[in-house]
Amino acid sequence: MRLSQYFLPVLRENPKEAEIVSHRLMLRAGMVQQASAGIYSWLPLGFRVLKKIEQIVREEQNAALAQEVLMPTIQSADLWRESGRYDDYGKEMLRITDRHERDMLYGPTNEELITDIFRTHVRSYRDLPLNLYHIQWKFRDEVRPRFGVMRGREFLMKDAYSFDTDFEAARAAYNRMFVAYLKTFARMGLTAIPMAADSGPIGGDLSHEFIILADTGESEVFYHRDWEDLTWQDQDIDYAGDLQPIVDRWTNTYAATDEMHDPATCPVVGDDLRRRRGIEVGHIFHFGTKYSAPLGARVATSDGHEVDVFMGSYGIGVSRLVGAVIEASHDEDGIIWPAAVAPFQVGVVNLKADDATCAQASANLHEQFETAGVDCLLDDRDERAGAKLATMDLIGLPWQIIVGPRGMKNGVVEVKERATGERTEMTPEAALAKLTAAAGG
Ligand code: 5CA
Repeated sequence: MRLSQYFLPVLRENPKEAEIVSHRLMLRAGMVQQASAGIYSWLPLGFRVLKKIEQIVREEQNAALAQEVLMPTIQSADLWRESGRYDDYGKEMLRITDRHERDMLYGPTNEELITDIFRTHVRSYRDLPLNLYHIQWKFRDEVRPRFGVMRGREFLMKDAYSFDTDFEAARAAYNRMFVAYLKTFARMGLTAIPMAADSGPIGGDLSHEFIILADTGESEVFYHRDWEDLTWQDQDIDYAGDLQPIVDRWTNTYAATDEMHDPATCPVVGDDLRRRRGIEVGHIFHFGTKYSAPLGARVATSDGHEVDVFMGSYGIGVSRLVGAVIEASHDEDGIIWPAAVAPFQVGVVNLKADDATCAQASANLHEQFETAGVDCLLDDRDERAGAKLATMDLIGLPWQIIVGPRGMKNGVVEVKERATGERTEMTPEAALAKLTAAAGG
Protein backbone atom coordinates (compact mmCIF):
# COMPACT_ATOMS: atom_id res chain seq x y z
CA MET A 1 0.00 0.00 0.00
CA ARG A 2 1.24 3.46 -0.91
CA LEU A 3 0.62 6.07 1.76
CA SER A 4 0.00 8.69 -0.95
CA GLN A 5 -3.14 6.71 -1.83
CA TYR A 6 -4.06 5.46 1.64
CA PHE A 7 -6.71 7.03 3.85
CA LEU A 8 -4.74 7.72 7.02
CA PRO A 9 -6.09 10.88 8.66
CA VAL A 10 -3.30 11.40 11.22
CA LEU A 11 -3.85 14.12 13.83
CA ARG A 12 -0.93 16.33 14.83
CA GLU A 13 -2.47 17.62 18.03
CA ASN A 14 -3.57 15.57 21.00
CA PRO A 15 -7.36 15.30 20.91
CA LYS A 16 -8.77 16.94 24.03
CA GLU A 17 -11.51 14.38 24.62
CA ALA A 18 -9.07 11.47 25.03
CA GLU A 19 -8.26 10.71 28.67
CA ILE A 20 -6.10 7.62 28.21
CA VAL A 21 -3.16 6.84 25.97
CA SER A 22 -4.80 4.18 23.79
CA HIS A 23 -7.74 6.44 22.97
CA ARG A 24 -5.38 9.32 22.21
CA LEU A 25 -3.16 7.19 19.98
CA MET A 26 -6.07 5.57 18.14
CA LEU A 27 -7.43 9.01 17.25
CA ARG A 28 -4.02 10.43 16.40
CA ALA A 29 -3.12 7.45 14.21
CA GLY A 30 -6.37 7.78 12.26
CA MET A 31 -7.67 4.39 13.37
CA VAL A 32 -11.16 5.33 14.50
CA GLN A 33 -13.53 8.25 14.52
CA GLN A 34 -16.29 8.80 17.02
CA ALA A 35 -19.72 8.71 15.38
CA SER A 36 -21.60 9.48 18.60
CA ALA A 37 -20.95 8.82 22.28
CA GLY A 38 -19.41 5.35 22.62
CA ILE A 39 -19.96 4.53 18.93
CA TYR A 40 -17.05 4.48 16.49
CA SER A 41 -16.30 4.19 12.80
CA TRP A 42 -13.24 2.09 12.05
CA LEU A 43 -10.95 3.72 9.49
CA PRO A 44 -8.60 1.63 7.31
CA LEU A 45 -5.67 1.34 9.75
CA GLY A 46 -7.88 0.54 12.75
CA PHE A 47 -10.00 -1.82 10.71
CA ARG A 48 -6.93 -3.87 9.77
CA VAL A 49 -5.99 -4.32 13.44
CA LEU A 50 -9.56 -5.18 14.42
CA LYS A 51 -9.62 -7.89 11.73
CA LYS A 52 -6.25 -9.28 12.82
CA ILE A 53 -7.45 -9.60 16.40
CA GLU A 54 -10.76 -11.07 15.28
CA GLN A 55 -8.92 -13.68 13.20
CA ILE A 56 -6.69 -14.79 16.10
CA VAL A 57 -9.77 -15.14 18.29
CA ARG A 58 -11.50 -17.15 15.53
CA GLU A 59 -8.55 -19.50 14.96
CA GLU A 60 -8.25 -20.30 18.66
CA GLN A 61 -12.00 -20.83 19.06
CA ASN A 62 -11.97 -23.23 16.11
CA ALA A 63 -8.95 -25.05 17.52
CA ALA A 64 -10.84 -25.46 20.82
CA LEU A 65 -13.64 -27.23 18.93
CA ALA A 66 -16.12 -24.34 18.93
CA GLN A 67 -18.08 -23.77 15.72
CA GLU A 68 -18.71 -20.36 14.23
CA VAL A 69 -22.21 -19.09 13.53
CA LEU A 70 -23.58 -15.60 13.04
CA MET A 71 -26.62 -14.41 14.93
CA PRO A 72 -28.29 -11.07 14.21
CA THR A 73 -27.74 -7.84 16.12
CA ILE A 74 -31.49 -7.18 16.38
CA GLN A 75 -33.48 -9.63 18.49
CA SER A 76 -37.14 -10.06 19.34
CA ALA A 77 -38.19 -9.16 22.88
CA ASP A 78 -40.31 -12.32 23.14
CA LEU A 79 -37.37 -14.63 23.86
CA TRP A 80 -36.12 -12.28 26.55
CA ARG A 81 -39.56 -12.31 28.13
CA GLU A 82 -39.33 -16.11 28.26
CA SER A 83 -36.03 -15.99 30.14
CA GLY A 84 -37.26 -13.17 32.38
CA ARG A 85 -34.45 -10.84 31.38
CA TYR A 86 -36.47 -8.39 29.31
CA ASP A 87 -37.53 -6.45 32.38
CA ASP A 88 -34.41 -7.23 34.45
CA TYR A 89 -31.88 -5.87 31.99
CA GLY A 90 -32.88 -2.27 32.58
CA LYS A 91 -31.68 0.81 30.80
CA GLU A 92 -28.54 -0.76 29.36
CA MET A 93 -30.70 -2.49 26.78
CA LEU A 94 -31.54 -0.51 23.66
CA ARG A 95 -35.21 -1.17 22.95
CA ILE A 96 -36.68 -0.69 19.51
CA THR A 97 -40.22 -0.90 18.15
CA ASP A 98 -40.74 -1.98 14.54
CA ARG A 99 -43.48 -0.73 12.17
CA HIS A 100 -45.84 -3.46 13.40
CA GLU A 101 -45.40 -2.24 16.97
CA ARG A 102 -43.38 -5.33 17.84
CA ASP A 103 -40.81 -4.98 20.61
CA MET A 104 -37.29 -5.58 19.40
CA LEU A 105 -33.89 -4.91 20.94
CA TYR A 106 -30.27 -4.50 19.90
CA GLY A 107 -28.61 -7.52 21.49
CA PRO A 108 -26.33 -6.83 24.48
CA THR A 109 -25.52 -10.60 24.58
CA ASN A 110 -26.98 -13.78 23.10
CA GLU A 111 -27.82 -16.43 25.70
CA GLU A 112 -31.53 -16.42 24.79
CA LEU A 113 -31.07 -16.57 21.03
CA ILE A 114 -28.51 -19.38 21.13
CA THR A 115 -30.69 -21.36 23.54
CA ASP A 116 -33.57 -20.99 21.10
CA ILE A 117 -31.40 -22.35 18.26
CA PHE A 118 -30.33 -25.22 20.48
CA ARG A 119 -33.84 -26.19 21.66
CA THR A 120 -35.13 -26.18 18.08
CA HIS A 121 -32.61 -28.77 16.88
CA VAL A 122 -30.96 -30.72 19.67
CA ARG A 123 -32.71 -33.42 21.68
CA SER A 124 -30.09 -35.98 22.60
CA TYR A 125 -26.79 -36.37 24.46
CA ARG A 126 -25.47 -37.91 21.23
CA ASP A 127 -25.28 -34.42 19.72
CA LEU A 128 -23.17 -33.14 22.63
CA PRO A 129 -20.79 -31.63 23.53
CA LEU A 130 -21.58 -28.59 21.43
CA ASN A 131 -20.03 -25.13 21.50
CA LEU A 132 -21.26 -22.41 19.15
CA TYR A 133 -19.77 -18.93 18.92
CA HIS A 134 -20.09 -15.79 16.90
CA ILE A 135 -18.24 -12.51 16.53
CA GLN A 136 -20.85 -9.80 16.36
CA TRP A 137 -21.55 -6.22 17.39
CA LYS A 138 -23.30 -5.70 20.67
CA PHE A 139 -24.99 -2.66 22.11
CA ARG A 140 -25.10 -1.69 25.77
CA ASP A 141 -26.32 1.74 26.66
CA GLU A 142 -23.55 2.29 29.19
CA VAL A 143 -24.17 5.21 31.58
CA ARG A 144 -20.64 6.41 31.02
CA PRO A 145 -19.08 5.33 27.75
CA ARG A 146 -15.44 6.37 27.90
CA PHE A 147 -11.86 5.64 26.98
CA GLY A 148 -12.74 5.24 23.31
CA VAL A 149 -13.28 1.64 22.24
CA MET A 150 -12.46 0.37 25.73
CA ARG A 151 -15.90 1.10 27.10
CA GLY A 152 -18.07 1.68 24.10
CA ARG A 153 -21.80 1.45 23.70
CA GLU A 154 -21.49 -0.44 20.42
CA PHE A 155 -18.64 -2.94 20.59
CA LEU A 156 -17.47 -6.13 18.92
CA MET A 157 -17.61 -9.25 21.07
CA LYS A 158 -16.81 -12.89 20.56
CA ASP A 159 -19.34 -14.86 22.51
CA ALA A 160 -19.36 -18.64 22.70
CA TYR A 161 -21.97 -20.88 24.30
CA SER A 162 -21.42 -24.46 25.41
CA PHE A 163 -24.01 -27.21 25.92
CA ASP A 164 -23.48 -30.40 27.95
CA THR A 165 -25.53 -33.03 29.77
CA ASP A 166 -23.94 -32.70 33.20
CA PHE A 167 -21.66 -30.58 35.34
CA GLU A 168 -18.48 -32.59 34.70
CA ALA A 169 -18.88 -32.33 30.93
CA ALA A 170 -19.68 -28.63 31.31
CA ARG A 171 -16.48 -28.19 33.30
CA ALA A 172 -14.49 -29.80 30.47
CA ALA A 173 -16.11 -27.34 28.04
CA TYR A 174 -15.19 -24.51 30.42
CA ASN A 175 -11.61 -25.72 30.60
CA ARG A 176 -11.32 -25.80 26.81
CA MET A 177 -12.32 -22.14 26.65
CA PHE A 178 -10.06 -21.26 29.59
CA VAL A 179 -7.01 -22.69 27.80
CA ALA A 180 -8.07 -21.23 24.45
CA TYR A 181 -8.16 -17.79 26.13
CA LEU A 182 -4.63 -18.15 27.48
CA LYS A 183 -3.44 -19.02 23.97
CA THR A 184 -5.48 -16.27 22.31
CA PHE A 185 -4.15 -13.44 24.46
CA ALA A 186 -0.56 -14.77 24.37
CA ARG A 187 -0.68 -14.71 20.55
CA MET A 188 -1.50 -10.99 20.76
CA GLY A 189 1.55 -10.39 22.94
CA LEU A 190 -0.54 -10.00 26.09
CA THR A 191 -0.36 -11.68 29.48
CA ALA A 192 -3.93 -12.00 30.67
CA ILE A 193 -4.35 -13.14 34.26
CA PRO A 194 -7.40 -15.33 34.88
CA MET A 195 -9.01 -14.04 38.05
CA ALA A 196 -11.66 -15.68 40.12
CA ALA A 197 -14.85 -13.76 39.48
CA ASP A 198 -18.24 -13.80 41.11
CA SER A 199 -20.11 -16.84 39.83
CA GLY A 200 -23.38 -15.87 41.49
CA PRO A 201 -25.92 -18.46 42.64
CA ILE A 202 -24.17 -21.37 40.89
CA GLY A 203 -21.30 -21.35 43.37
CA GLY A 204 -18.00 -23.11 42.80
CA ASP A 205 -15.14 -21.39 41.06
CA LEU A 206 -16.47 -21.50 37.55
CA SER A 207 -16.25 -17.89 36.52
CA HIS A 208 -13.07 -16.12 35.54
CA GLU A 209 -12.26 -12.71 34.22
CA PHE A 210 -9.15 -12.44 32.05
CA ILE A 211 -7.36 -9.25 33.00
CA ILE A 212 -4.44 -7.40 31.49
CA LEU A 213 -2.47 -5.27 33.91
CA ALA A 214 -2.52 -1.58 32.96
CA ASP A 215 -2.62 1.57 35.07
CA THR A 216 -5.56 2.89 33.09
CA GLY A 217 -7.67 -0.25 33.63
CA GLU A 218 -11.10 0.12 35.16
CA SER A 219 -10.83 -2.85 37.52
CA GLU A 220 -8.80 -2.94 40.71
CA VAL A 221 -7.04 -6.28 41.09
CA PHE A 222 -4.99 -8.16 43.67
CA TYR A 223 -2.50 -10.90 42.87
CA HIS A 224 0.55 -12.79 44.06
CA ARG A 225 3.74 -11.30 42.66
CA ASP A 226 4.61 -14.67 41.09
CA TRP A 227 2.21 -13.67 38.32
CA GLU A 228 4.76 -11.19 37.08
CA ASP A 229 6.99 -14.11 36.00
CA LEU A 230 4.30 -16.38 34.57
CA THR A 231 3.97 -16.39 30.80
CA TRP A 232 2.24 -18.83 28.54
CA GLN A 233 4.77 -21.02 26.73
CA ASP A 234 3.20 -21.86 23.45
CA GLN A 235 2.34 -25.52 23.17
CA ASP A 236 0.00 -27.65 21.16
CA ILE A 237 -3.08 -28.48 23.12
CA ASP A 238 -5.06 -31.67 22.77
CA TYR A 239 -8.51 -30.24 23.29
CA ALA A 240 -10.01 -33.72 23.46
CA GLY A 241 -7.79 -34.53 26.45
CA ASP A 242 -8.00 -33.55 30.13
CA LEU A 243 -7.12 -29.87 30.51
CA GLN A 244 -7.69 -29.69 34.28
CA PRO A 245 -3.94 -29.78 35.10
CA ILE A 246 -3.33 -26.73 32.89
CA VAL A 247 -6.27 -24.88 34.40
CA ASP A 248 -5.07 -25.78 37.90
CA ARG A 249 -1.60 -24.49 37.16
CA TRP A 250 -3.07 -21.18 36.02
CA THR A 251 -5.44 -20.79 38.95
CA ASN A 252 -3.21 -21.93 41.81
CA THR A 253 -1.44 -18.60 42.07
CA TYR A 254 -3.64 -16.04 43.81
CA ALA A 255 -5.40 -13.42 41.68
CA ALA A 256 -8.75 -11.76 42.29
CA THR A 257 -10.76 -8.72 41.32
CA ASP A 258 -11.71 -6.29 44.08
CA GLU A 259 -15.23 -7.77 44.35
CA MET A 260 -13.74 -11.17 45.15
CA HIS A 261 -10.74 -10.03 47.19
CA ASP A 262 -11.21 -10.15 50.94
CA PRO A 263 -8.16 -9.00 52.94
CA ALA A 264 -9.39 -11.04 55.91
CA THR A 265 -9.18 -14.36 54.07
CA CYS A 266 -6.57 -13.62 51.39
CA PRO A 267 -3.81 -16.28 51.52
CA VAL A 268 -1.16 -13.85 50.28
CA VAL A 269 0.29 -11.29 52.67
CA GLY A 270 2.88 -8.57 52.86
CA ASP A 271 5.12 -7.78 49.96
CA ASP A 272 3.94 -10.80 47.97
CA LEU A 273 0.54 -9.22 47.45
CA ARG A 274 0.35 -6.79 44.56
CA ARG A 275 -2.46 -4.34 44.01
CA ARG A 276 -2.86 -2.86 40.58
CA ARG A 277 -5.36 -1.93 37.91
CA GLY A 278 -6.37 -4.01 34.95
CA ILE A 279 -8.46 -4.25 31.79
CA GLU A 280 -10.99 -7.05 31.49
CA VAL A 281 -10.54 -8.53 28.01
CA GLY A 282 -12.49 -11.73 28.56
CA HIS A 283 -15.01 -13.25 30.91
CA ILE A 284 -16.14 -16.86 31.09
CA PHE A 285 -19.09 -18.26 33.03
CA HIS A 286 -20.66 -21.57 33.81
CA PHE A 287 -24.31 -20.90 34.61
CA GLY A 288 -25.82 -24.37 34.36
CA THR A 289 -29.53 -24.38 33.59
CA LYS A 290 -30.26 -20.69 34.18
CA TYR A 291 -31.49 -20.19 30.59
CA SER A 292 -32.17 -23.75 29.48
CA ALA A 293 -34.74 -24.29 32.24
CA PRO A 294 -37.03 -21.32 31.49
CA LEU A 295 -36.61 -21.77 27.73
CA GLY A 296 -37.16 -25.54 27.86
CA ALA A 297 -33.86 -26.62 26.28
CA ARG A 298 -33.80 -30.26 27.34
CA VAL A 299 -31.85 -33.30 26.18
CA ALA A 300 -32.17 -37.04 26.66
CA THR A 301 -29.26 -38.52 28.64
CA SER A 302 -27.60 -41.87 27.92
CA ASP A 303 -29.61 -43.55 30.68
CA GLY A 304 -32.93 -42.43 29.29
CA HIS A 305 -33.61 -39.40 31.49
CA GLU A 306 -34.33 -35.93 30.23
CA VAL A 307 -32.43 -32.98 31.69
CA ASP A 308 -32.16 -29.23 31.23
CA VAL A 309 -28.95 -28.74 29.30
CA PHE A 310 -25.91 -27.36 31.19
CA MET A 311 -24.58 -24.19 29.65
CA GLY A 312 -21.66 -21.81 29.84
CA SER A 313 -20.89 -18.58 28.03
CA TYR A 314 -17.52 -17.18 27.09
CA GLY A 315 -16.93 -13.58 26.02
CA ILE A 316 -13.95 -11.75 24.55
CA GLY A 317 -13.98 -7.99 23.97
CA VAL A 318 -12.61 -7.93 20.43
CA SER A 319 -12.85 -4.16 19.85
CA ARG A 320 -11.71 -3.46 23.44
CA LEU A 321 -8.59 -5.53 22.73
CA VAL A 322 -7.43 -3.02 20.12
CA GLY A 323 -7.20 -0.43 22.89
CA ALA A 324 -5.85 -2.93 25.42
CA VAL A 325 -2.94 -3.93 23.17
CA ILE A 326 -2.01 -0.26 22.80
CA GLU A 327 -2.23 0.31 26.56
CA ALA A 328 0.20 -2.58 26.99
CA SER A 329 2.52 -1.61 24.15
CA HIS A 330 3.41 2.00 23.35
CA ASP A 331 6.00 4.67 24.11
CA GLU A 332 6.09 8.46 23.98
CA ASP A 333 6.34 8.41 20.17
CA GLY A 334 3.33 6.21 19.54
CA ILE A 335 2.04 2.69 19.22
CA ILE A 336 4.30 -0.40 19.17
CA TRP A 337 2.29 -3.18 17.52
CA PRO A 338 3.12 -6.77 18.38
CA ALA A 339 3.73 -8.39 14.98
CA ALA A 340 0.70 -10.68 15.24
CA VAL A 341 -1.79 -7.80 15.26
CA ALA A 342 0.15 -5.14 13.33
CA PRO A 343 -1.80 -3.48 10.48
CA PHE A 344 1.30 -3.78 8.26
CA GLN A 345 4.53 -5.59 9.11
CA VAL A 346 6.89 -3.15 7.42
CA GLY A 347 6.87 0.57 6.70
CA VAL A 348 9.21 1.80 3.98
CA VAL A 349 10.02 5.48 4.29
CA ASN A 350 11.41 7.28 1.30
CA LEU A 351 13.05 10.32 2.88
CA LYS A 352 13.35 12.21 -0.41
CA ALA A 353 10.37 11.78 -2.71
CA ASP A 354 11.99 13.68 -5.59
CA ASP A 355 15.18 11.62 -5.62
CA ALA A 356 14.95 9.07 -8.45
CA THR A 357 17.32 6.52 -6.84
CA CYS A 358 15.50 6.61 -3.51
CA ALA A 359 12.08 6.45 -5.19
CA GLN A 360 13.15 3.44 -7.25
CA ALA A 361 14.74 1.58 -4.33
CA SER A 362 11.78 2.12 -2.02
CA ALA A 363 9.24 1.21 -4.71
CA ASN A 364 11.19 -2.00 -5.41
CA LEU A 365 11.23 -2.96 -1.74
CA HIS A 366 7.52 -2.29 -1.44
CA GLU A 367 6.74 -4.43 -4.44
CA GLN A 368 8.99 -7.26 -3.29
CA PHE A 369 7.43 -7.35 0.18
CA GLU A 370 3.95 -7.45 -1.30
CA THR A 371 5.01 -10.29 -3.63
CA ALA A 372 6.42 -12.16 -0.62
CA GLY A 373 3.07 -11.77 1.15
CA VAL A 374 4.39 -9.30 3.74
CA ASP A 375 2.05 -6.34 4.30
CA CYS A 376 4.02 -3.21 3.57
CA LEU A 377 3.16 0.48 3.75
CA LEU A 378 5.31 2.73 1.56
CA ASP A 379 5.53 6.38 2.55
CA ASP A 380 6.00 7.89 -0.90
CA ARG A 381 4.51 11.27 -0.01
CA ASP A 382 6.19 14.55 -0.76
CA GLU A 383 6.59 15.54 2.90
CA ARG A 384 9.33 16.61 5.29
CA ALA A 385 11.54 13.69 6.38
CA GLY A 386 10.90 14.47 10.06
CA ALA A 387 7.13 14.34 9.64
CA LYS A 388 7.36 11.02 7.81
CA LEU A 389 9.51 9.45 10.51
CA ALA A 390 7.17 10.76 13.22
CA THR A 391 4.14 9.29 11.43
CA MET A 392 5.88 5.92 11.11
CA ASP A 393 6.69 5.88 14.83
CA LEU A 394 3.13 6.96 15.67
CA ILE A 395 1.44 4.16 13.72
CA GLY A 396 3.87 1.68 15.24
CA LEU A 397 4.60 -0.89 12.51
CA PRO A 398 7.09 -3.47 13.87
CA TRP A 399 9.78 -2.66 11.27
CA GLN A 400 10.80 0.42 9.32
CA ILE A 401 13.12 0.67 6.36
CA ILE A 402 14.43 4.15 5.87
CA VAL A 403 15.65 4.96 2.38
CA GLY A 404 17.69 8.18 2.00
CA PRO A 405 20.09 9.70 -0.53
CA ARG A 406 23.12 9.41 1.76
CA GLY A 407 22.68 5.69 2.34
CA MET A 408 21.83 4.99 -1.28
CA LYS A 409 25.22 6.39 -2.33
CA ASN A 410 26.73 3.43 -0.44
CA GLY A 411 23.99 1.05 -1.56
CA VAL A 412 22.43 0.73 1.90
CA VAL A 413 19.17 1.45 3.69
CA GLU A 414 18.50 1.68 7.41
CA VAL A 415 16.39 -0.97 9.15
CA LYS A 416 14.76 0.12 12.39
CA GLU A 417 12.98 -2.10 14.86
CA ARG A 418 10.15 -0.05 16.34
CA ALA A 419 10.10 -1.80 19.74
CA THR A 420 13.79 -1.34 20.56
CA GLY A 421 14.64 1.63 18.36
CA GLU A 422 17.67 -0.34 17.14
CA ARG A 423 18.90 0.75 13.70
CA THR A 424 21.12 -1.25 11.34
CA GLU A 425 22.42 -0.40 7.90
CA MET A 426 22.26 -3.08 5.23
CA THR A 427 21.64 -3.53 1.53
CA PRO A 428 18.00 -3.47 0.36
CA GLU A 429 18.32 -7.20 -0.48
CA ALA A 430 19.47 -8.01 3.05
CA ALA A 431 16.63 -5.90 4.50
CA LEU A 432 14.11 -7.74 2.36
CA ALA A 433 15.44 -11.14 3.44
CA LYS A 434 15.65 -10.20 7.12
CA LEU A 435 12.15 -8.75 7.41
CA THR A 436 10.50 -11.38 5.23
CA ALA A 437 11.94 -13.97 7.60
CA ALA A 438 10.86 -11.93 10.66
CA ALA A 439 7.31 -11.75 9.27
CA GLY A 440 7.33 -15.51 8.79
CA GLY A 441 7.10 -15.04 5.01
N1 5CA B 1 -22.64 -13.28 27.73
C1 5CA B 1 -21.43 -13.10 28.48
C2 5CA B 1 -20.30 -13.92 27.96
S1 5CA B 1 -20.40 -14.26 26.27
C3 5CA B 1 -21.05 -11.63 28.49
O1 5CA B 1 -21.70 -10.82 27.89
N2 5CA B 1 -19.98 -11.33 29.19
S2 5CA B 1 -19.40 -9.84 29.48
O2 5CA B 1 -20.46 -8.96 29.81
O3 5CA B 1 -18.39 -9.99 30.44
O4 5CA B 1 -18.76 -9.31 28.15
C4 5CA B 1 -17.72 -10.03 27.54
C5 5CA B 1 -16.54 -9.12 27.23
O5 5CA B 1 -16.96 -8.06 26.38
C6 5CA B 1 -15.94 -8.42 28.44
O6 5CA B 1 -15.00 -9.26 29.09
C7 5CA B 1 -15.28 -7.21 27.81
O7 5CA B 1 -13.98 -7.55 27.34
C8 5CA B 1 -16.17 -6.91 26.63
N3 5CA B 1 -17.06 -5.76 26.91
C9 5CA B 1 -18.09 -5.71 27.78
N4 5CA B 1 -18.65 -4.48 27.80
C10 5CA B 1 -17.94 -3.73 26.92
C11 5CA B 1 -18.01 -2.36 26.49
N5 5CA B 1 -18.96 -1.54 26.95
N6 5CA B 1 -17.12 -1.92 25.56
C12 5CA B 1 -16.17 -2.76 25.08
N7 5CA B 1 -16.06 -4.04 25.45
C13 5CA B 1 -16.92 -4.53 26.36
